[in-house]
Amino acid sequence: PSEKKVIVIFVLGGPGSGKGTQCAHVVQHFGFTHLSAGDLLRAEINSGSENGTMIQNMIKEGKIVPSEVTVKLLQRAMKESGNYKFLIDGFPRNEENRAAFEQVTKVVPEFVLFFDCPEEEMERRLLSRNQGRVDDNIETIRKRFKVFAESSVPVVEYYASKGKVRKIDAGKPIDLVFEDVKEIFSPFDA
Ligand code: UP5
Ligand code: MG
Repeated sequence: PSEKKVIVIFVLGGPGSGKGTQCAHVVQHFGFTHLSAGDLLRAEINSGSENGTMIQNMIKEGKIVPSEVTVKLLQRAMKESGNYKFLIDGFPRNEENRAAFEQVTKVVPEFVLFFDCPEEEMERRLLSRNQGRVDDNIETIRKRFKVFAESSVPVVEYYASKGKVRKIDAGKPIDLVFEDVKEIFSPFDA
């Protein structure tokens, strides 16, 4: 329904902190559309897009794909969904991403859901995921951790300074994490 105000929640957290897992639960309970920027980029690689090789190489190195590529994919997915409530998972990963999304879409997030998880736990989860991701090897995982600390944490801090971060202890079992997530989404009960 085009007259409804677009609601965007950014879901951030380190590699393996459980963003995708928890978003799947929020979708079931609260009627949001889940858009994982990483999933959209992987779909773009598989579609044989002209950017595919560049994206693949960046993901393998744990680097952040240029905003113009990612924002375009997100914007298209938002339009195609027909929904107005979005969980945007794994984006924005740096200041450039943040500014580009705001400028192109004119949307500011309701809040940022931040999954806080110890690195040792994230590493354990990623190494046992076994879904064939080109970035789930110890060398790339270390690079992803470094990029997260250097580029993505400052984005979380930016939103924290605006009072927009809802921080979750993501080191617990999945169902316990979701109990905390559920509480944060209770205003959206629909
Ligand atoms: N698991 C989940 N929760 C658990 C729990 N509470 N207890 C125990 N196990 C738990 O979970 C990871 C694994 O842990 C799963 O096996 C799960 O069952 C288990 P998941 O929910 O998949 O975690 P998530 O945080 O989504 O981890 P993911 O690996 O997807 O995070 P990343 O942020 O690293 O990956 P993403 O796909 O977002 O990005 C990949 C790459 O794409 C980036 O490194 C970058 O190169 C590129 N990218 C961009 O350039 N720009 C973007 O905007 C986005 C991505
Ligand atoms: Mg994910």
